[in-house]
Amino acid sequence: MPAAKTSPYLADLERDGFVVVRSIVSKEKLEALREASLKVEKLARSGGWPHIRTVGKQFPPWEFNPEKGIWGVQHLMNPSLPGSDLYADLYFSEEVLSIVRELLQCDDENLVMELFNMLVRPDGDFELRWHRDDIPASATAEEEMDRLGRPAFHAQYNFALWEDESLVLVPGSHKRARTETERNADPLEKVLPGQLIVKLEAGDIAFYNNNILHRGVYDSTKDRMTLHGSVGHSGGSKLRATNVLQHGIGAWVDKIDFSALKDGERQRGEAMRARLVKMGSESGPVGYSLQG
Ligand SMILES: O=C(O)CCC(=O)C(=O)O
Repeated sequence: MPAAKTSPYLADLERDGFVVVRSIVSKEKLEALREASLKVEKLARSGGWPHIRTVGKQFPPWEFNPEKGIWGVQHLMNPSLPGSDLYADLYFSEEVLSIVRELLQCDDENLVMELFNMLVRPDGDFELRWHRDDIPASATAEEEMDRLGRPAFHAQYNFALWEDESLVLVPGSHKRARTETERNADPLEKVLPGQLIVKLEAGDIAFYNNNILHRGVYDSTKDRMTLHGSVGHSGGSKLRATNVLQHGIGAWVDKIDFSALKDGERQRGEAMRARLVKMGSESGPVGYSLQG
């Protein structure tokens, strides 16, 4: 059965471009994820994991320069990463996907595996410039509206393992072109009119339209460990191909460890992966959404 058409979460997402759902997993699950993530963070900071986001670089392709310090760890479900089975368990879980189905108004049969990464405290001061993930800053108002007028075809989220106040966005900007003030603002403008800091407690999840005007502002003195994921809808494969495949997940996607998943969730996960592989084989070579 498709998810019910009336969803308060969807109403919030459509109106504001984001929605926060509080405390979505059990204490035990949160604890297990925290424990695994502390180890992953340590490994990545020490240069022991090749897939990292390094300070100073905002968008893919990511470069392996651990000496610059990291602000993210890529490919949580890559089976070479210790704990990848736990991350796969969360990514394909009913706790997350029941909300995704509601937001995308679809069934399991439409869901496509996309990205799952972790955002962490940068080793030095770092902030992202204002951006929309899939529309360059050079876009005209017409180009912005052309892209924003189409369905999002994805659900992107930040799931906080500890308190997190790093994501800043302009509510409602997922539905309109930038105002003159936004267009002319400094890319690192401290405060844009109407901006909001998304405040998450441990276990909270924020879904947001990734084309909302947003940025990350990071405090290098404050620990952050937030799982940053996206789930696609099969209707959007052409639009999503670059967004997803630019992160280079094709090399390991066929080796994901589904062993921690319950029956039913495992079949769903395998089917979601198969839809991603199909999207990759049909899209041909992809470039990058943004530069920098
Ligand atoms: O740190 C965040 O939550 C925002 C990340 C972001 O905007 C991005 O990866 O493009």
